Amino acid sequence: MSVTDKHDKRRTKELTPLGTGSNRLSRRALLGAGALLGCGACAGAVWLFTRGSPMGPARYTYEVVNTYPHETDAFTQGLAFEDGLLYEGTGIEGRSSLREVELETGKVRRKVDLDARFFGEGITVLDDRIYQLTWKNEIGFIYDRRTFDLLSRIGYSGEGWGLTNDGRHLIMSNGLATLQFLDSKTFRVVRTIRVTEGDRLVKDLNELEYVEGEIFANVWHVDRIARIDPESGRLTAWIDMSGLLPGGRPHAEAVLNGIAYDRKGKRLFVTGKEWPKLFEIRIVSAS
Ligand SMILES: [Ca+2]
Repeated sequence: MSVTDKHDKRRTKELTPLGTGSNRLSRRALLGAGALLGCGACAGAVWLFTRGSPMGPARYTYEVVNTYPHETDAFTQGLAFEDGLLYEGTGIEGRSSLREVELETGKVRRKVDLDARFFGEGITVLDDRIYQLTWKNEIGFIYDRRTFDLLSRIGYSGEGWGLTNDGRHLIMSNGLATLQFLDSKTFRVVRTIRVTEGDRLVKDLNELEYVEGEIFANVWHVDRIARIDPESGRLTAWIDMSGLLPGGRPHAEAVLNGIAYDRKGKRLFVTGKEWPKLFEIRIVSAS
């Protein structure tokens, strides 16, 4: 089944339009966030302002801080950053891989190719392990980050899309509006949250990143990043990412997908499937 077939089938069944008209950031939150803008080091502080608004999700956009090369053979399904290096999981049967990538050059330092029957999906780095999901194979891979050796395969139920962790549990998306928190050793589901914007479910949650106590999520085929409260599932903010890749998507499925956070340097990286570039961005108010 082609990638397009995969997503068309799923989309027909699951797509829920995401309205924008009724959601406005409160004046107080806007003023507070605005006072912090223009200071890159304050980005973490700006994020705090999305958490408490009773008026609906806050609105943000971005500034590009740095641009780096990105391999265009990478159908990006997972992205993470650890100890100065990017880790990337790529998809499509016969092209799926786990990669260790140099940020500045985009050069692939190490790579594990998945067997052709696997469609690689999200990845995350937790302690000295790298975890990788597969789309419908219902098998997760655990690698030794130091050696890139495959340590084990673990089964799970349902589709695997995005993956991140909060330092304790793996957090997994499956294309629906549900995020599952998993035991990292057994992949047992510890708890789940349903991601909502007001009274609507936010479906098609894709690549994930845990950032300073929030979950950032790509939404499939949408040029926005959702910011989600990990406790309640409430969507606290949207980051409008439109216009990020000069010239737009190389093709219809080359969508924004891939968020990685450098916890030490407090840098945020984003890219897309088969994009020629990867970006360090700063989040700024959309007002
Ligand atoms: Ca990520």
